[in-house]
Amino acid sequence: MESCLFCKIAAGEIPSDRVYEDEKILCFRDINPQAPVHVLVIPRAHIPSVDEVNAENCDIVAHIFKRIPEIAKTVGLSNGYRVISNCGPDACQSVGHLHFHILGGKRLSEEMA
Ligand code: DGP
Repeated sequence: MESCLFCKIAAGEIPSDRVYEDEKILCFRDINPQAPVHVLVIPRAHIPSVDEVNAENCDIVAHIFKRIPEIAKTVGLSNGYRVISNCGPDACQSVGHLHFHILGGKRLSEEMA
């Protein structure tokens, strides 16, 4: 999608600090980290949010989760981490391209909301 920020990052039109990439997905450091380690994993293909995951496109979600343990090791998360996907206004999703936050590098809050 032409106007999508994360599509532009995936295309290399906007620079990002990439920590992992393959033909289907990309992982880069969040510009506004909420923890000592905070990266985002996105599919290269545009899916607006978890709400638009369906039988046709869900393989990419499985692929992302297959790669998350390896990505976590790459960024030094040896003592656990949290994976979050904000979906829609009540979850404060601010970028309309499916993404999974991986947070860690310290003992995170027990609060989820
Ligand atoms: P969410 O609020 O769940 O939609 O998360 C969007 C995240 O994207 C937020 O933590 C900040 C991050 N972000 C926004 N713009 C950029 C950018 O241009 N570069 C990078 N690396 N991260 C960005």
